[in-house]
Amino acid sequence: MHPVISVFAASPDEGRGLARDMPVRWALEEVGQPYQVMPVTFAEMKEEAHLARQPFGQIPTFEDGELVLFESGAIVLHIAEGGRGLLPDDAIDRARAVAWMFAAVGSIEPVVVQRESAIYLEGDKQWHKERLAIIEDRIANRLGELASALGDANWLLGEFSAADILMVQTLRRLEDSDLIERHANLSAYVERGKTRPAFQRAFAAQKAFFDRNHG
Ligand code: GTB
Repeated sequence: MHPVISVFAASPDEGRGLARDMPVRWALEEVGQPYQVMPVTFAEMKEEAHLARQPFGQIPTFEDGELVLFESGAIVLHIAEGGRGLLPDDAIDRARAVAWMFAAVGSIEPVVVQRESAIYLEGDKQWHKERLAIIEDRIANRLGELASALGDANWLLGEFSAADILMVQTLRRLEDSDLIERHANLSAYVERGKTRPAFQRAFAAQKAFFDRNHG
């Protein structure tokens, strides 16, 4: 049996690969691990069976034998630990890779999510424009810091790692803005991630799933 990941039955991203099953798919493709998908509807996400897998009633989840995991960052880390090539062998470099994984989900993603909430949930508020501007300033600051940290390197740790999966995928969620393209090195970094064959297989799989069911 292959591992099973839960995905949106009908992803609101309409095949753009922006939901959080995408980093999990990408990591699985990088290590060459075949997987199955379990589509869940919005209603099913809040039912007991899914809440037992994911306490907040969300996707993605990952099931492999007795192991049931939630949190896309934790799932990617688990895949990286079991496979080859996604975490450095050296203990110190490995710890730094994990720190960058946390940075993607803990320091960059929260401001990205604030922007998504402002756009999708607060668009009708009279303070929407001011709030969006404040959030985008906050993101711009974070991206400036990230761009400095990345510098001329191809990847966060020099060599590609699981941290790049989480970071590139988080940055992709800003592609509807000019926030990334203000930094040539970040634009190139995101493009570099997107040209990896494993990214492309993961992207194609989620898009084919969406098109088959809703296209
Ligand atoms: N911290 C958790 C993790 O990383 O696994 C967050 C999981 C999460 O937010 N899951 C979202 C979900 O299940 C889907 S990915 N939402 C349903 C709910 O909460 O009821 C977030 C997402 C959704 C849609 C788009 N989009 O359309 O572009 C992008 C990202």
